[in-house]
Amino acid sequence: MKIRDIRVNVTCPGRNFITLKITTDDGVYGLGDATLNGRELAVVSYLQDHVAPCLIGRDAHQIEDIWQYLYRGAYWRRGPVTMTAIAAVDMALWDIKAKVAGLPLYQLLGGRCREGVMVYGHANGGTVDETLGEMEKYMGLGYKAIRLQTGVPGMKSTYGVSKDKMYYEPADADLPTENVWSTEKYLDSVPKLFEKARAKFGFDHHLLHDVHHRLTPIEAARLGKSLEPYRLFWLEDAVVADNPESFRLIRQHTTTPLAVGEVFNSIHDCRQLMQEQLIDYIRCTIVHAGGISHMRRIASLADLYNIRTGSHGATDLSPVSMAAALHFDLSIPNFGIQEYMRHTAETDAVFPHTYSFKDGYLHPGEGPGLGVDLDEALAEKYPYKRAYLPVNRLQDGTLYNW
Ligand code: GCO
Ligand code: MG
Repeated sequence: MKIRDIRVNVTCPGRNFITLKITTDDGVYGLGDATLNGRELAVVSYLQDHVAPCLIGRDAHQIEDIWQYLYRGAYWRRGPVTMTAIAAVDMALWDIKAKVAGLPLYQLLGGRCREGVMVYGHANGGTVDETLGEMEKYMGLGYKAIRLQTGVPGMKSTYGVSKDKMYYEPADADLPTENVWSTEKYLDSVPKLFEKARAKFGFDHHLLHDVHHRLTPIEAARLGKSLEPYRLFWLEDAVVADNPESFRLIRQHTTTPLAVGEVFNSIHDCRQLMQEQLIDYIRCTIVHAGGISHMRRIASLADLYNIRTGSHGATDLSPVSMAAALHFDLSIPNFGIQEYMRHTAETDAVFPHTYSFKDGYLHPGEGPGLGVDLDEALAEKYPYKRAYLPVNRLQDGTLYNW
């Protein structure tokens, strides 16, 4: 079964998505997500100009060999653009293989290890009360786990708070918007949010929080410690993880579980954090970390150290990625939780899919392959629109992490 055709689809039903479509000489096709928020066209070029010419005529069944060919064969290893492009090819080839087998992909990955995939929603509001109102909506929908983000008094904006509520989309401007950050104000406000949430709703739901890389290790240690009474499921991206050793210090001070990995793209980014058991959840995404094949390696390494998965699932990961994540989540032994930020109705119409939500769990469905399609005629109606993530500055103007 030879690869006959490779196309890259670019569409913007409210936000940009890049989708790879690989078709075989038997007429079977598979889809792969290739979206890298704010840097989309770099991956389009990587796929069209550098990957596609090498794949035409290859056996679509040789997923591992093709992965190695693209990774080792490029000579230049790793990096978000390369690993996103490889992920798209990997997803599309797994989709094809499962379609040919007539099975939902999770069956080819070893079958299901659980009934469904527990997900968390992203409740946010400008004030604590508004956030708790949103939390209540998620509880009403049946969610078992909810991430809480709230505005910081005295600051115009912060990560995770938006008018869009369920469809939070930070890449919202033609050029990066500039935000202002104060760690001091933030550190004072977060414990109050969780104190009130537990006082109002009790301890039946899992609560999570995303720091979005904005603290130093000792500040993160202080935050983790102050949140211990509220028993978080995890504290996410407390510090930038470029320096894995910094997690040692956080660990020495707090029992709040730590999650990291949404900007990682390789098992080598995770290795030291895992081997020293410095984290509890690994949050890499199929689309940015080399696809299903590479994520399975990451999950296997994590399992050796009692670390569970918690894949990133923001709105910038297309329904193709979400479907791939669900097959992966269902089939690995050390699954923890899956982020689920809902897509808009426009996006769902461009990507019809079989996955469905019920009582706090997602299920990929029983159709063959990934269970997601691309309506190309509809996609064409939404041309690419340049969009950037914001940048962040300290109050004195110093550029900081967003
Ligand atoms: C999350 C993330 C996102 C990212 C976004 C960047 O945990 O959902 O932090 O909101 O900011 O995916 O493109
Ligand atoms: Mg995050």
